[in-house]
Amino acid sequence: MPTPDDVTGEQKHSLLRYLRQEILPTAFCSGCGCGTVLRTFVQAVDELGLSPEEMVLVTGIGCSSWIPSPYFKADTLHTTHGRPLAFATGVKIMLPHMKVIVIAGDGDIAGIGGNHLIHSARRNIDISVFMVNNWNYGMTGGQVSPTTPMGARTTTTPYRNIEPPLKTAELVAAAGANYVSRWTTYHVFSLVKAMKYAITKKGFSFVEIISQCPVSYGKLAGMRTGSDFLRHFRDHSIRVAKARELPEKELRDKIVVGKIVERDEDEFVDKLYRVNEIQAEKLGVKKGRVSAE
Ligand SMILES: Cc1ncc(C[n+]2csc(CCOP(=O)(O)OP(=O)(O)O)c2C)c(N)n1
Ligand code: SF4
Ligand SMILES: [Mg+2]
Repeated sequence: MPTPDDVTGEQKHSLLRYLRQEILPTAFCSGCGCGTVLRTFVQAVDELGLSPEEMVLVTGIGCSSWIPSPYFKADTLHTTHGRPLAFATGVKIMLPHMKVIVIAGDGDIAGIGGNHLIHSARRNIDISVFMVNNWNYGMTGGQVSPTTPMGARTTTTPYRNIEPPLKTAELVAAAGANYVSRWTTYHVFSLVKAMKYAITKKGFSFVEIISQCPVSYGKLAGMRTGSDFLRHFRDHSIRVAKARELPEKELRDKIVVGKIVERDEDEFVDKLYRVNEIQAEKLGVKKGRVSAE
């Protein structure tokens, strides 16, 4: 029986070349959705024919933040909890030709970083965000997050969560993003398509990925394995078009999947550079650069 060490370079999966193989296997728990998100992201990058040299990946702190960093072999900013969009905004402004991609958790993006999310979407800056929504703060042991379903038991809501979850994708759509969709780790083919679309679409793109945390969340939710969650995602998902026909109260235990919005509004960095150029011309300074003085 061959061991993984016996596998020659030629036999290795071709997508492994996108990963830092020297630190594999990943630190994700068995059955964690982070592995699926990493796999679908690599597939999307490969299908687009993108070189990792054309990308900057930005992330925060949490299990999901390990998807881009350290595993994906590209330039990566592993920033502070809640701040990936602030860092990503700076990167995109200074390196507008690069694909700037944020992959991080629900706590990071919708909790502590919620304000950055709303205003990045409002500005419609050309950044793609993949928010891994595992319904809890996985890395720190399973605390309630802003996206935890109502009624769920978590380590900080042992008597069940009484707060309704934030509809993050709908919020981002309302704030002005050019592309928003939601899928789950069960819908891998649709997820790859959505990631490809989000990466290529100009303006702010947001894909909410409902994902499983069988360890920190699952221990109190009664779903202990990855497949328990996948069955749940399969049985509770409903397409956007169908959901729009139903009253809101019938959607309480449903996961609405599909494209939520698509528009072609102007993007932020283009406008910023245009304003700078006009101003530079007026001031007679070198094109594209306006000094703060
Ligand atoms: C400013 C700050 N507050 C809190 C923490 C502790 N902390 C680290 S990860 C994390 C939650 C991560 O949850 P999420 O972003 O949903 O990622 P997940 O682990 O679930 O993938 C928290 C609260 C921190 N590192 N920095
Ligand atoms: S704690 Fe949860 S989110 Fe973190 S690696 Fe384990 S299963 Fe995944
Ligand atoms: Mg989380």
